[in-house]
Amino acid sequence: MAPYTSAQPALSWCIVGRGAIGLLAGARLQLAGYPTRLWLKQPANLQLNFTDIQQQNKQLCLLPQQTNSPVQRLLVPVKAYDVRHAVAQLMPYLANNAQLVISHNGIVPLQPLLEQLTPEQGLWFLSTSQAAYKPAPDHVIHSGTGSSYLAKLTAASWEDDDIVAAMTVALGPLSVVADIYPLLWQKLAINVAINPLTAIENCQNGQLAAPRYQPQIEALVSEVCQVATASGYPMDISSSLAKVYQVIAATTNNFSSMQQDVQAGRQTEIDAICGYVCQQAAQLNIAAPANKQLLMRIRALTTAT
Ligand code: KPL
Repeated sequence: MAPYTSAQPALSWCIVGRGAIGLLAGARLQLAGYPTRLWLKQPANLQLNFTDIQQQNKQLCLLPQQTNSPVQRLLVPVKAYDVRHAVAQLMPYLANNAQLVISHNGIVPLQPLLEQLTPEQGLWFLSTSQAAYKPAPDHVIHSGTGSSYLAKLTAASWEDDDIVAAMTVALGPLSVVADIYPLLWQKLAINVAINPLTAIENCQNGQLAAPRYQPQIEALVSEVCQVATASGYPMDISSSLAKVYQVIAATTNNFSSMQQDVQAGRQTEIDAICGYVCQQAAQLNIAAPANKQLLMRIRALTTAT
């Protein structure tokens, strides 16, 4: 990770929450010279132990965001169902030209979020396959190399280069794309196949490579491809399945985010994953029984705990 070298001082970043991806981004930004602050429900310094991808340990201190200076750059790596609430809470503290980067699994309608912003504020979506987990609340481990895609959802502005540079440091390697939706659908196929099944089976991602899961994974991914294609984002079943199995192999020892949420009794992102597929399928008159079944099973599991 290259340190920040521009002649201009690096603008500070505020990161919402203390999830694994946010802390990974925060650690990498701070180590590269970007002043980095955390927006937490209970503001406090976080003495963070960061294990990088080379398994080197680094000690950092991430300070809480001060409310007396406007937030210029905001990374919102919170769950799909929490984004609107998190942004609404921060609205009074955002600079008039603040740039917000959201990042989550699944797809949720973005229009309500866009409507909260002023015309000069910018909204970006970052989709990442970087893997990180927290073995303890103050320890984040960068456990798998991935990459990220970034798209601007509002009009272009002169500040765009510095956002791209910072997000490259935080979660790169990074590619900038004009339309994030083809990538969101591809990621949805991966999450639909891995997250609910690992949560139900209470297993690591790698276990889904067993042949007994193949028919269900094929049915789930084939429904995503049909719905995406009918929505204007053509997706091919065999290459999508190949990607799913690549991710299963690359993250074989990982516990998916949904497995962890279910085990911890937390709300899951199922509504933005299988729920979104079912919702879109219903609008397009496409049957999506495999997604519907897992949507119901995960909802039942989380309401039962
Ligand atoms: O995105 C993930 C998640 O756990 O939410 C995958 C890609 C399945 C990695 O675990």
